Amino acid sequence: MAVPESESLWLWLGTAGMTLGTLAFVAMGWNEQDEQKQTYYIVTIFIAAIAATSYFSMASGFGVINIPNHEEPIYWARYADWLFTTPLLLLDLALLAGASRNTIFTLVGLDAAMIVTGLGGALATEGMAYRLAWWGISCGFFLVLLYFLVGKLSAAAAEQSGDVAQLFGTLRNLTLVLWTAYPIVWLIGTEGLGLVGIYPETAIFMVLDLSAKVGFGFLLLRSHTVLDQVTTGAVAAGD
Ligand code: RET
Repeated sequence: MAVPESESLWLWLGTAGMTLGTLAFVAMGWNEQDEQKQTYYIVTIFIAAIAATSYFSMASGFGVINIPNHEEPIYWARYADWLFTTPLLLLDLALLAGASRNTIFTLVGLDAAMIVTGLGGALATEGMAYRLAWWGISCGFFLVLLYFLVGKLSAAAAEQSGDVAQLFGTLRNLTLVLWTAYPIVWLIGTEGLGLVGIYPETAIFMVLDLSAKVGFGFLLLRSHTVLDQVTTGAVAAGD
């Protein structure tokens, strides 16, 4: 599908930003010998690389479809991106906190449910009430996810050294603020009530995506000495 010139600018900028972020993370991790630290690089590189691909698909028109009974096109590729990258972002946070396997699986499950039901809302053609109902269901999963993020993960992080706990706190707060903006932008944007047009919406999502992925990645990966101090809990069974 042809993407209007104005939106495509933001989408190409997103493609460029995510690609540069991917390359920067690869360069930063090139000489990393420590296996535990390599994990953060692997996870964070994939986050940026998946997003770069998704942005390319949206900018080129492949990641966009028209659906019946809805005026604006739907960028389905966002959801394909988020389905993989948001669990990976949570994995980064969980590894840093030293969370248990059970906490990690719970977070990933809630997150996948949030994105898939959000996609339900984006693709629903049964009328606005149903689209908003999907949004509400997705927000339900999101709220439980936040409960685990603020409760369980913070409790696990408190067991870590002061530096690790502090870095976790910074990244968790960044995540809380940025992630909360997504359902709001969705609701007021073209998928929801249509108070904000597709042009500003595309720009806002691009800035949010770059901050939540590349900004997050830089804050995490530049903290070499802090990452050295993480003691893992993920291999220990149970809570
Ligand atoms: C949707 C729509 C329905 C309600 C909710 C949503 C939440 C989305 C979130 C997305 C986060 C994306 C990130 C991308 C990084 O690049 C699906 C918009 C709750 C939280 C962090």
